[in-house]
Amino acid sequence: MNKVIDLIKQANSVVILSHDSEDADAVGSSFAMRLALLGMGKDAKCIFSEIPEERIRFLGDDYTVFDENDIPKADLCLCLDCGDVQRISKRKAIFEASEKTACIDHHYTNVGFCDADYIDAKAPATGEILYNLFTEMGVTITKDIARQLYAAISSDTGSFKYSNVRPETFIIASELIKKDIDHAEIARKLFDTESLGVIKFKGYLMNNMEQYFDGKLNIVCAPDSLLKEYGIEEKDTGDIVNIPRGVTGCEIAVSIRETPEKKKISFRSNGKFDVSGLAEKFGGGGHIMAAGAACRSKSLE
Ligand SMILES: [Mn+2]
Repeated sequence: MNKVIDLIKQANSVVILSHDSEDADAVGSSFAMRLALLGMGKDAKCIFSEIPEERIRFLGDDYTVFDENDIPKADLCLCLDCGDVQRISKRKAIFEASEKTACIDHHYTNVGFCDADYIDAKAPATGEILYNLFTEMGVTITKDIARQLYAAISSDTGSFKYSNVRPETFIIASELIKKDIDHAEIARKLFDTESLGVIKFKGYLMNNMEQYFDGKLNIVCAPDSLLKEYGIEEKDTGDIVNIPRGVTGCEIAVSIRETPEKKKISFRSNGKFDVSGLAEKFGGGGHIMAAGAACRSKSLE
């Protein structure tokens, strides 16, 4: 952690990047870091790959979307919540134009790709690492910073429901809530609000779910045509595997996103079976409980 702190202290200008298709951990961590750096009198900006999905836009708009004709030359490029340099894709030009690079992340696959890397694979969210980093650096956690970190942590823990939650997570969340943030609003916007199109789309998937092995294996399939029909975007389909997963008796849940080029398959286990091996059979991989594959086979069957 100290090497990353040194690089932050030495830099006057910092550009903050996170992984492509920024989620709430990426966005909240980026905004929190920007606020902390501004508080230290530094020049800091967030450059995103795209406008974040609607659900998380309430966190703010203090960012620019990447423009290949405008590559800043910062003292430090800080990569947050990014496990691999490939995950900043086109924005690698910014990374390469920067004097120094540093990474703060929690992806267990991250082997380090910067001048200094701080990776805590046990942390459920990059937001949780940032809380510890700010504490170590003596950064005052303002209400605005607390709100961003809380959103980041609650997002990557599925509203404190996933197995990645550890005792410290609740201690940190407790410290953040003491800053008088509206945590109920964050929870409602991140977890309980969806567009009508997405709700109807999910309704279709529920009605057309297929069950095998007495309901131990449940599958939903979403072809491109369905997205058009309900007027929704790819980023709205991220968590559809939770629909089959939530059915009583389900052991393995599968969602298939069918595009003209490939079939993107997500596998989830409810604990009894290892789905990483299943994903490998389709050319993918992942963890015991969550895995995925991109399959080029023409036939859905
Ligand atoms: Mn994350």
